[in-house]
Amino acid sequence: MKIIFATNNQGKYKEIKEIMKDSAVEVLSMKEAGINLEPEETGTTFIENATIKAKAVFEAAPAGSLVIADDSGLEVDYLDKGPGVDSALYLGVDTSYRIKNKSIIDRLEGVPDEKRTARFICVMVAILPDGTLLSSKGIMEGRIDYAESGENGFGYDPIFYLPEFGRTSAALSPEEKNEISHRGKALKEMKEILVKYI
Ligand code: ITT
Repeated sequence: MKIIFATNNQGKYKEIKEIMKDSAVEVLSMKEAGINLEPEETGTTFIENATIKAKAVFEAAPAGSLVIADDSGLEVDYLDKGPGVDSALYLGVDTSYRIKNKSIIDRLEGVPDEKRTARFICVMVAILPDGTLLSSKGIMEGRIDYAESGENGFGYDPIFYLPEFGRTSAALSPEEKNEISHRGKALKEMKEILVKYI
């Protein structure tokens, strides 16, 4: 069984590969599957965008493929739940995360711990070879830190503080992050759903 993971984000793909490493299922990136696409994410919700990506890749994939897409983002309560669905677009797709992360920290200047609550959300959509659509969701709660720290992860991980660990999600090992992350949870739920179908 092969799954094509519909993402162009290397950080996401690395995590998915790690989570699936002991499974009998082989996960292929779009590149490995010979698919070169950057679907336009015109939806206003995670589920809409995950569905757009999954469908675009499914249509380009060889018949019989199972495709999974992930749409995810960071919701900061103090920023009216932004950047949310627009997390990748925040300040421009090509802007470095040093700048994006600093901007979020600056916008929360003087805001106390209890108002710095935030969460990562991941919605996954799978399309089975017969066209059936399935979805799952995972959430990781935390808060925005006062400075960047940690070398692992990607994107907003260096500013996402997890009180129960006393460090950011970028300071977790890949195994620790996958165990508790929005993506780890969404994929675990997706695996449980998929076994009923395949
Ligand atoms: P694909 O659409 O090709 O999958 P993308 O990066 O555009 O890649 P999204 O539209 O789902 O993906 O945007 C997700 C953004 O949310 C991502 O670029 C990061 O900025 C942020 N994000 C999501 N999960 C994250 C995580 O585990 N750690 C840090 N940042 C994360």
